[in-house]
Amino acid sequence: MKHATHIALFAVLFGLVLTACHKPDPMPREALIQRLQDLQQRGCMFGHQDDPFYGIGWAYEPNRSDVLETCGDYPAVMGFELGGIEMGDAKNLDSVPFDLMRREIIAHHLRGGIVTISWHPRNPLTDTEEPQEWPAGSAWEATDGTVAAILPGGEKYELFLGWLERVRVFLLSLRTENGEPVPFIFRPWHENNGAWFWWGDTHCTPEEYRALYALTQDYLTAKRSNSDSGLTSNVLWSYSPNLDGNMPEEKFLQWYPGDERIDLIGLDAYEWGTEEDFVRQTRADLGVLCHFAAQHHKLIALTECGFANVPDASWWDRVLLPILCDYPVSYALVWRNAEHEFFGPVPSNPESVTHFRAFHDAPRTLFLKDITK
Ligand code: BMA
Repeated sequence: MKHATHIALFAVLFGLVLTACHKPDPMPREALIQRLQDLQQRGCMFGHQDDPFYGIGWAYEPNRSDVLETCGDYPAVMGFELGGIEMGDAKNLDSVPFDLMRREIIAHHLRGGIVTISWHPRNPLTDTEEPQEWPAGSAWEATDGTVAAILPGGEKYELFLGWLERVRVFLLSLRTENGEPVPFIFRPWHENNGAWFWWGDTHCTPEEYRALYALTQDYLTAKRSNSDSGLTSNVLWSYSPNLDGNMPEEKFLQWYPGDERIDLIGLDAYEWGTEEDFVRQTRADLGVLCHFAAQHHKLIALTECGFANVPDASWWDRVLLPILCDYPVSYALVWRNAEHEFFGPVPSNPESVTHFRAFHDAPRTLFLKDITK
């Protein structure tokens, strides 16, 4: 009897130890936030939009990447774009097939990289579903009243829910072979302090904008059944206004969707004018946003940045790098290497290679190998 009691006691204790050792993994969302916070202590990740799809002089060749061919490593962060998914199109607005995009998103996740997703949807008020001449019907047809029209009670509300449903179905399909959801950063309704998109701040009120963000988030994260974890467990939400140069915190707060909705604060900062303006404005805005992010316990990133066609290759190590060294940015993502306009390095251009390698070799910048070792 005594012996049996000992065995039972031992079994209970053993069970307790096993349970303690087998804590379930944190959900991918929490794990990604923690990983981004840890990596931010080590450096600033480099990101590139559409990196595995095309580059300077090539398109849709497996395993190619201009960044890889320039510096011997993949970007730590890859950006992908959903524009067109809302129409049920097979390819996005930049010609990338969604099936291929899904494969590359999963591949980048499996190689240890970070994924971020943007969306330039068409204009739900002016789109005709027939071919239209740009910018008609596009994200860039910046009409007043479009946001109001897709909110509850608006004439395009039902249509817009259909668009969100297509986005939801695609995002839900981002799973590994084992069925594990790929964690990613989603940044809808970006650059809203500019006038060029229909969701820009000259085309809607702050209340309408915040309602649009909330509608999008609530729709995408709603559970449809008990067995459906929806998109609650793997999506990080970013709010990324455009470079302003004079972004008072009060103005930022007017449009900010709220601490409970946002994980990462981004800034989209391009050098379209002089270098001096770019540096001054980027530093000014990062100063304000980093302060806000620290107080609100949010991550911060340059969610888009770049200098179109990088006319002076020393921009990488002389202009961008010092900015990244001075602010706690999680990552800086440059836009795509498109045929008509590129923002990343050019492997066939010796100047670009020299300066981009210096940028890559700097202790502050992190590429894929740096974040996976
Ligand atoms: C813009 C440009 C467009 C592109 C869009 C979405 O900045 O690169 O050519 O269609 O982003 O990727």
